[in-house]
Amino acid sequence: MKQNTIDSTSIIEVPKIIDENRRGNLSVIEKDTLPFKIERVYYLYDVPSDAFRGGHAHKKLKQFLIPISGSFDVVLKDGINSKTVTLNKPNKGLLIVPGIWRELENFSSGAICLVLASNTYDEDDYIRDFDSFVKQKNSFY
Ligand code: T46
Repeated sequence: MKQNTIDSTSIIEVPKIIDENRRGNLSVIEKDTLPFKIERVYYLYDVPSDAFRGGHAHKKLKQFLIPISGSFDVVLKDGINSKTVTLNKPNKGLLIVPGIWRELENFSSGAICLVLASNTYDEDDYIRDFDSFVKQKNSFY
């Protein structure tokens, strides 16, 4: 059984195609870009700068967060350590594995967080209480 820590999360760079005729950039996520099959896509937008999203962990879900526009911070916790990752490049996303608490904050004006997820929505996969998260941490894998 694997015990994920904040070091199990990682930044994945999405290939960027820079147009030779100055038409801007194109980034593409294909089936081998991420270490999971994408089963769901959702996005967060119009988030006020003083608002918090997340505030939970997932038991089995893997997710890839991409700042399609603007920037925001992701605070990651594994029950022992924590770190903050700033996402501000549309071709650099954050892979969050199961068993990691996440909080999203400091959204810039117009920021959009695109999320690619390994499974469909399931409220039973969430741990929304931090104390329960720390207690249950040993059963995650
Ligand atoms: C995560 C962060 C980054 C659905 O009906 N379907 C969905 O696919 C999702 C994601 C949410 N919902 C419903 C459940 C709640 O009634 O939308 C409402 C807001 O969800 P939540 O409070 O979980 O939203 P966030 O932004 O705090 O968290 C979401 C994801 O739930 C979560 O997995 O990691 O974005």
